[in-house]
Amino acid sequence: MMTPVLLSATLLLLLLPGAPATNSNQTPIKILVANSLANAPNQTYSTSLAFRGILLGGMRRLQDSNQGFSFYYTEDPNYGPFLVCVNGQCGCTAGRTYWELLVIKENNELIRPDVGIGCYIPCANETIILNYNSY
Ligand code: B12
Repeated sequence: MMTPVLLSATLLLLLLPGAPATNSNQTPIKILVANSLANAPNQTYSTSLAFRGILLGGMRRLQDSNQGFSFYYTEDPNYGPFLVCVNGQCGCTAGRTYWELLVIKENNELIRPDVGIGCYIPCANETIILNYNSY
C-alpha cells in the first residue's frame, strides 16, 4: 500500500510535461528517401526511436523490420557515422554526390541539421529526409 505522499509524488511525475515515457519505443518518425539528381519516386517508411534516441538507431530498427530499407555508413574519426549508401544507391567523392540529411519538423519547418545520423536526435512525428544530392 502506497503512502499518500508517495502516491502524490508518483502522480506528479506522470503528469509533468517532458517526463520520460516509460515505454522506450514511443518516438515515431518517418523516413523519406528522395533523389534530387534523378526522377525517382520518393519512398516513405515508418520507424521509431528509444526515448531521446539517435536517428541511426531508428534507421537500424527500420532496416531490421524488412520494409525494404537498407543503408551503409562509414565511421569518420572526428564526426562519427557518415551515411554513404541508401537502398543500394551510394554517394561518391569522384562524382561529388552524397546523401544529404534534411528534416521536416512537426510544424512543417524544413531544416538541414548541422550534425549527422549518429548525433541527430529526432522529435516525435518528424519526417527525416535522406536526399541523394550533389555538392
Ligand atoms: C566539405 C564538407 C562536406 C562534404 C564532404 C565531401 C568531400 N568528400 O569533401 C559533404 C557535402 C559530403 C558534406 C556532407 C555533410 N556534412 Co559536412 N562538411 C564539410 C566541411 C565544409 C569541410 C570538410 C573538409 O573537407 N575538411 C578537410 C578534410 C581534409 O578533412 P577530413 O576529415 O578528411 O574531412 C572529411 C570529413 O569532414 C567528412 N565529413 C564532411 N561532412 C561530414 C559530416 C558528418 C556527419 C561526418 C560523419 C563526416 C563528414 O568528409 C570530409 C571529406 O572526406 C565541414 C566544415 C569544416 N569547415 O570542416 C562540414 C562538416 C564536417 N559537415 C557537417 C555536416 C553536419 C554535414 C551533413 C550531416 C549535412 C547534412 N545535413 O546533410 C552532411 C553529411 C550527411 C551524411 N551523408 O552523413 C558538420 C559536422 C558537424 C558534426 N558534429 O556532425 C560540419 C562540421 C559543418 C557544420 N555544420 O558545422 N560535408
